[in-house]
Amino acid sequence: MTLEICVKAATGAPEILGDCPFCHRVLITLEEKKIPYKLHLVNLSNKPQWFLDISPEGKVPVVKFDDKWVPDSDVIVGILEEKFPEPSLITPPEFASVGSKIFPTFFKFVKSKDSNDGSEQALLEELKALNEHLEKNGGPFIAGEKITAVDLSLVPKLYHLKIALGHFKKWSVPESLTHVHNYIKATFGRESFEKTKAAEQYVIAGWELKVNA
Ligand SMILES: N[C@@H](CCC(=O)N[C@@H](CS)C(=O)NCC(=O)O)C(=O)O
Repeated sequence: MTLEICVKAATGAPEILGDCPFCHRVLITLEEKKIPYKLHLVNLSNKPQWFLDISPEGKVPVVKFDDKWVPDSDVIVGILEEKFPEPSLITPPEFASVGSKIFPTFFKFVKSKDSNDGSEQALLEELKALNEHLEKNGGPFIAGEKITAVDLSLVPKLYHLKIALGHFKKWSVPESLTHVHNYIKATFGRESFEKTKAAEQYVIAGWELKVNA
């Protein structure tokens, strides 16, 4: 059975896979579970009517399950786990929120126009907490030796963080956070990630609109 999924098309290039971290999360999950899928690229700057008909909120990703289009990556990943339990990507509950504040703090920092507003420090604290978690639990993944759903949610966001902060702030994750660097290597190097990531230029193009909003 081939699943249909609507994802973001690249900013300014509607025929190319775009830079939505929530879509990327679902695509990596499909790849890790080896579920065949068919992509529909959606130009979010000019949403076609067929898309608004199936996704009234106008958001991606949406996936068709049993003839019903379902939005929201949290919900979609939950259904995928139920319907395709092997390999299991279930995260033990004690690890489920590790790294969850990295994306909102990155968002504030990348948009910040005031270098003294504490947004860089707030992001650093979150990255340090991830580093400590990985050190304490041995890694390479958040729940230990196996990659799980919490990694598949976080890693696309770290990809955005790395590219957008490098480009707009000339900022990179401090070398001292060695466990975070090892985590990035272990996850960005996976075939499921490589195959489904947006090209860097489109990640930058996507953030350009938000940074200069
Ligand atoms: N909570 C949703 C968030 C999805 C979301 O915000 N997607 C963005 C793209 S990254 C979107 O579709 N935005 C609509 C728009 O830009 O008009 C999820 O996890 O799927």
